[in-house]
Amino acid sequence: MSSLGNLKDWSSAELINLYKKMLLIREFEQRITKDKGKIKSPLVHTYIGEEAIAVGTCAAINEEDYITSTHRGHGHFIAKGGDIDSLMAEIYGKEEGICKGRGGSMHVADFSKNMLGANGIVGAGPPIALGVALASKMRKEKRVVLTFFGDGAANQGMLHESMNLASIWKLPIVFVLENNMYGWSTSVEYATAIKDLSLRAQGYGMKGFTIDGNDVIEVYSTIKEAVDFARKGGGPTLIECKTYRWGGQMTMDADNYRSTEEKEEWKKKCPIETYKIKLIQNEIIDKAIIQKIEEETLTEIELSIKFAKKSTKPDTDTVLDDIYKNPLNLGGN
Ligand SMILES: Cc1ncc(C[n+]2csc(CCOP(=O)(O)OP(=O)(O)O)c2C)c(N)n1
Repeated sequence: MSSLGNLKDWSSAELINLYKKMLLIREFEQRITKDKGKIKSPLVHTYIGEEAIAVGTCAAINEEDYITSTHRGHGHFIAKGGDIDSLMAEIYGKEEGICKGRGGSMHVADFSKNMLGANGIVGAGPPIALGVALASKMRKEKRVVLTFFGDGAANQGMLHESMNLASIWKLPIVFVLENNMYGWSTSVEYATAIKDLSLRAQGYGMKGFTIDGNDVIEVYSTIKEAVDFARKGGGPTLIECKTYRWGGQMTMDADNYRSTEEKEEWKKKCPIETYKIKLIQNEIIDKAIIQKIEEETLTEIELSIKFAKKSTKPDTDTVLDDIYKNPLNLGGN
């Protein structure tokens, strides 16, 4: 797959928008993890370090296209255009949250944006994507589905069954493998016998590519080609995006299975910093623009915290509402 990663093909506004989105994801997460303790449900699966994947992929699809997410859902939610206030309220466990505070960051979904949900079950996104892509094909809608999953999920049966069926039925799916080098504390080398996981695509008769998941333009360009191919009826593609999770598996993880040197090496490849430098070198942004973007981003996040704090605490009588369908007569609907 050729790289269309030429900055000249983009408008300045589009390039700056990618930067803004990545920064928003990063600052959002930094703020919620700093607010740990004040938030009722502080469990957040960290996404910092991986922002270029969410932003580059979602920039390559249309509003009416779908995504399925992982347990690291907040980055995908923001990249797909989800509302920050309702995301923050969700993480604070409030009624005004996007899932009425019942889900937290691990279960955020926004069907109005075709963000079909984060998911606590590792590898559960791809079979959902398969069903949605089948519906899209049967209805001749030409909508494409991006399904995110990790290197750990890449060893799950559900993923392989989904890739097989998607290929046989030529479904409009792009399988986006976020290889952040670890499935919780298990390194990808320990768990997998091949170096590039995109090789797996061959076994299912589809194309597979391994790319730099920290380069937002490379992510965008590769995904765009796969999306165009899927939209034209060509079927699925597997794209492995190599990256690194800077933080622990989640906010409460001791994170003692990786060396400081390894973490520092990856931080040098920061997706936001390297992209910022590229934009400065190409005279797309300067110090003043950077400062303005940073200020606006922080203000947006502080406003969302204000919104979340003044939002309504759920009534315990309704706690099971929207969770179970007719739960053993325990209430709810
Ligand atoms: C089916 C299932 N098995 C195990 C777990 C526990 N678990 C939660 S996250 C995780 C690691 C998943 O790793 P990966 O798929 O690489 O995604 P990453 O966390 O690196 O984004 C595990 C094992 C789970 N939630 N679901």
